[in-house]
Amino acid sequence: MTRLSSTSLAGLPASVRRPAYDRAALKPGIVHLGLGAFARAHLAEYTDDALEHAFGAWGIVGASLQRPDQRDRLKPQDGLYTFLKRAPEGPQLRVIGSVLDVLVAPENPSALIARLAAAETRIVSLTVTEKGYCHDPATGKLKDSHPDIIHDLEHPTAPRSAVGLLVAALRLRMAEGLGPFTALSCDNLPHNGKVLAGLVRDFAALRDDRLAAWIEANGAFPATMVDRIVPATTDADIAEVASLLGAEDAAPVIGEPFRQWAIQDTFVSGRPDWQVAGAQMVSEVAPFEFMKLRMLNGAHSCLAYLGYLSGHETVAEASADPVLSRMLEGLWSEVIPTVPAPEGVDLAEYARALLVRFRNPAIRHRTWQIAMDGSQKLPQRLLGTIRDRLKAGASFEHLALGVAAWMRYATGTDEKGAAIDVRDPLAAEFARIAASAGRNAQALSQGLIGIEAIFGSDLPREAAFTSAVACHLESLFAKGARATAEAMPA
Ligand code: CS2
Repeated sequence: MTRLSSTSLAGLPASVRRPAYDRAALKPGIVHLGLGAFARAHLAEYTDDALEHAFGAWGIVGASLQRPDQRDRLKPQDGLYTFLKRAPEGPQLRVIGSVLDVLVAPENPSALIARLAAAETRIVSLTVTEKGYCHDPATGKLKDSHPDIIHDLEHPTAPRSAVGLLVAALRLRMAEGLGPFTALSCDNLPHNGKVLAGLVRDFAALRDDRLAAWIEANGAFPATMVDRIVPATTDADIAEVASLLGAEDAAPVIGEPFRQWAIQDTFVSGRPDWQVAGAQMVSEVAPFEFMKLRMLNGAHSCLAYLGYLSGHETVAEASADPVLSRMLEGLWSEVIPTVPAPEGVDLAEYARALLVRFRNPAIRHRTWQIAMDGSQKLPQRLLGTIRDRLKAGASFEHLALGVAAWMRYATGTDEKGAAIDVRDPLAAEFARIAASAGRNAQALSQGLIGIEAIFGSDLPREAAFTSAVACHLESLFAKGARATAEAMPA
């Protein structure tokens, strides 16, 4: 079978949409750090649309901060890959052309820094996941004890972290009399623009106060809210794409039809016309962020832990389980009053649409995948909401059950006694706490709530919170996840 590439593009079936612009003339303008499946199914597709409507120098050079796999798959394909949109009524294929090249940071950090510092680089976008920011998730501040940050301060010209790379490149740009690029965080963090700006400033200040001041005065870090459900690509997906495409594609991405992007319009040297593809350029991203992080991602995490423990492999299965879907209704009724609705949005309607998206039978999004990195996700998905409910004197039982389900999951043993592959930067700490607490819900919840990077210094002192979590955890140990969710009052 031929491999997808610039030369095989013309021979693909007519039903496959492909770049409708002159790709050979496309020049890079964006460097994307963390070129995983999500960015290729979101930013790169929006950019492909924008290029089709108004061609400009907005090609994307992707960078992998860890492994070479993505580059090794995409290079032989000239950066081309298929986006397989999975709608309940059937799949649709599109070849995306906006990615021009992929660099691998650990192989050659200088080449990446040079690309970031090049005059034609006007935007540096990021999807490096929550833990890629090397920050303290409870406070959003730079974690200066993080091994990558320590490394990057010692080796400023060969950084490993996203923040270290941005600062190394901004330093060169300042020295060369160039302006900064716009740094565009596309990760699921609250106030992602502000958080990234703070991390870059604080890291720069550890090296050079003048650089920190220059970035502060000239840089731009717009906030964004990104949304599209993009499960990890499986071997079965790759085989299906090959048979539909009639060509081999080693790097397809899978996604739902829905996509949303709200962007604060503060770019220092231009941007593609993403709004032609439906991106919302807004002055205030926060309402979109709150809505999405608390309602979509909060529900996702609860479904992931309760669903996994109840034996559901995917979100579609978990959300179709009447017990868990009732739990979601209860959760959203606690969350909605804490969310300032973006203009023109009905939050109850948004919740109903989420349930339909979660239940999309064509998407196999594993509960295990979403359960990953709970320590980095809980603060913005559940804990901020709990703080707001506590302040308002309002109930938060469903939110507390979500936290307890994460704790039960973090013990590393499922309800049948089988091991759970817990992936989290703090996994070793969970294991230590779980080993000493055993199945004692009080001790386990107290130990985990004591992790300040997750729960801050305030939540451990909130008796209503600690006792609700301990009580749910006790029930999770005694009755299991499904029965505990079933026993929740409406
Ligand atoms: C998910 C998100 O993996 C996760 O934690 O909750 O990746 C989610 O699918 C996206 O944010 C949807 O936009």
